This record gives sequence, C-alpha cells and structure tokens, in this order.
Amino acid sequence: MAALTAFVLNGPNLNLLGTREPDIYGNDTLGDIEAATLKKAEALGITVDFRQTNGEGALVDWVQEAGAKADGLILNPGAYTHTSIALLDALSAIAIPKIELHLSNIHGREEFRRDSVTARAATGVIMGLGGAGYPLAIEALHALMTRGTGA
Ligand code: CA2
Repeated sequence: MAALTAFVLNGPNLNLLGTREPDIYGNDTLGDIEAATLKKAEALGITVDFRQTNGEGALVDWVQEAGAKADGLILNPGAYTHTSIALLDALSAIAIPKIELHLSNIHGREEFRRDSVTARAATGVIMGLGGAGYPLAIEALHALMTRGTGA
C-alpha cells in the first residue's frame, strides 16, 4: 500500500505564533508546531505537507489540491473560520477526512468567534489544546484514513 499523505493547512496570522498573545495561543512558534506534527506523522508513516498562508483564496486552492492529492486534511482556518463560505464550499467538495483544528477553545472566547462556518464540513474538530492539538489531530486523521471513514 502507498504511504498515506496529509495536508496540514494554516490560515491568517498563524505565522505570528510565539511572538504575541501567549496566554491565548501558547509559546510555541508555527515552526515548533510543524516539527512536532512531522515527528508524529513520521512515526505513523504519514507524509505531511505543512503550509501557512494569509490568503483566503490560497487556502481555497490548497483545500482543492488536498482533495486531489492527499488522503486527509487538517485545517486551522484562522479568522476565516468565522466568515468563509468559500472555504466551506471547498471543504464540502472534497471527499477525504477533514479535521478542523484550533489552538484556543473558540467557544470560550468572544461571541464573534463562537461559530465556525467551516466546521459544518469537517469530519471532526479539535480545539483548546494549544500546539499539542496538531499531533493529536495527526493521530485522529491516521485512524480515519486507515479505516476509510470520515470522508
Ligand atoms: O484558536 C485558533 O487556532 C484560531 O483559529 C486562531 C485565529 C483566530 O482568529 C481564531 O478565532 C481561532 C488567530 C490566529 C492568530 O494568531 C496570532 C498569534 C500571535 C499573535 C497574533 C495572532
């Protein structure tokens, strides 16, 4: 069987992690999170393409690319979580397991963050665990991909 592949996509301002707001988002940089994610993925035999962009259109393009090339997707849409019907449509159009991930617990924050437009198309959601959520999402995605469920 060919090696499993997953895209891990990160949206706007997540490149700033580790520089400000550590009380909300922790002290890890996105590079630290990428290293922990790749380590867990390697242990499970998953090849990961880890990316960040500030652009909504780029995220839509990458979600479509994941649907064409990858076996699973982990997505932290950043603030587009709360607004982007374009991302919801892109997620709805791809037939692979999709995990939405948030560093913070969006339900415990400002009112405008409590709804996730994009999670309507997610197989599952992990939130509130800081950077530790990424390796956990890899484990969950591995289970979904190997069982062939969650698409
Ligand atoms: O909790 C999450 O992972 C979020 O997706 C993070 C987004 C936020 O808009 C969502 O509501 C929840 C923001 C990421 C921005 O991160 C920063 C980190 C350091 C300094 C400034 C922003």
